Amino acid sequence: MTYFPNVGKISFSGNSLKSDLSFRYYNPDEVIAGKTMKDHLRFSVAYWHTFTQDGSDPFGSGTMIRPWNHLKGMDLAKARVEAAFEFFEKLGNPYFCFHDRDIAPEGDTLRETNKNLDVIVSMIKDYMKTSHVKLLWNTANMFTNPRFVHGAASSCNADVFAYAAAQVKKALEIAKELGAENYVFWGGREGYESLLNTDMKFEQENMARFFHMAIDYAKEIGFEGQFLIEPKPKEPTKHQYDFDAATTIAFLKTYDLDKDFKLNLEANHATLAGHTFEHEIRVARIHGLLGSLDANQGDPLLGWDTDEFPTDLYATTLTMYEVLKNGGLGKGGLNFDAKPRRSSFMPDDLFYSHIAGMDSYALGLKVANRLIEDRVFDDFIEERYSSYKEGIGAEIVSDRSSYHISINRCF
Ligand code: XLS
Ligand code: NI
Ligand code: NI
Repeated sequence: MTYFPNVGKISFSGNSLKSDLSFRYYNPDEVIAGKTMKDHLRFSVAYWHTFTQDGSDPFGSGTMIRPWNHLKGMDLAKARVEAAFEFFEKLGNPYFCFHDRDIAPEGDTLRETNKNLDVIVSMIKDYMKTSHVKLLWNTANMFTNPRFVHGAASSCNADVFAYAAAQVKKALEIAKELGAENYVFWGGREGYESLLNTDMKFEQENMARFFHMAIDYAKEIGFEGQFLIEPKPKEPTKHQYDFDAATTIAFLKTYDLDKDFKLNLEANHATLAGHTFEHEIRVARIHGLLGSLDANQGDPLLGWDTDEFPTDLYATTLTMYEVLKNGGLGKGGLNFDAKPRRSSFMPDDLFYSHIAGMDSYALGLKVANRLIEDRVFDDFIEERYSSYKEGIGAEIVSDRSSYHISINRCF
């Protein structure tokens, strides 16, 4: 069975653009600043948007035409795995990401749910043996099921905390089994709707306990992937605790988690927090906590997480500028946490939209590299702070290892 019969292997055609189903800028083997584009960009396909979204929104039902739409339950889950690996082979993305609930349906009990996961995980593992695709990260969906109405680790209900912990335990075992490079926490419902019924300090302490439990269990089972937290200011909660990069870093440092966690930053979440993506990346980078990126874009005219494929070349350029300045993303990558619009409902639109995102980032990488090579900003910035190179300026910053300077030095 083939799920995308109209599409062959997507290759680089350059500016000659032989077909719309080819890359104009993403040439995986092209070397830029000593590294291939493939290794710079580390593209990842998001399982949820690509294989499970149906195009519904708060005002209308699903529109997506998919060859697996007639199936249900485990048959549907298996068909999606087959379709996913056909898609990955054709697109040539080196990575993918998923939530536990994307890949297998929940059963009536935790035991049954985990059995469903075992079946699908072993199927994915088999496919991975003969595929070039690796798991960038997985995560636990602790926001869809009604039990998470008050949050997961920050829930007022201890049973829910315990259930969420059991879910993460299983998700970490899956991460280990499939060789995930990272493990992500996105706390969609870890926040509050009203301060009047909320013990904020207690909820945040519980989140810290939860993260420490995860770190300890990862050590116990020998999972060596990087732990990541994905900040977002709101939606679905009114106020999410991991509001933005700065807030999340303060949380990590307060609770002694900054040695074990880095950040997974998302462009659309930056927009919702009133920041640019490059601002969020810069904040993480200067603290040595840049982990991975959810590459998408928001619409500045809409106040929600529209998860569009990234096509704004200024944004992709400035993102790649920060990534290059960081010396790369390490174990992280560029995960397309993005979906085609509701009106782009044909299966092939999944390819067109990924190609648009990959080309936009490939071009962004090339331009960013030129900006660095030509020292466009570096020279300018150096000049801007040149008063700290001599006289009183040099005196103020003379001991770079300490911030304690006597005010008498300024006389
Ligand atoms: C939602 C988030 C989510 C995370 C993974 O806004 O972006 O998709 O990336 O749970
Ligand atoms: Ni995301
Ligand atoms: Ni998001």
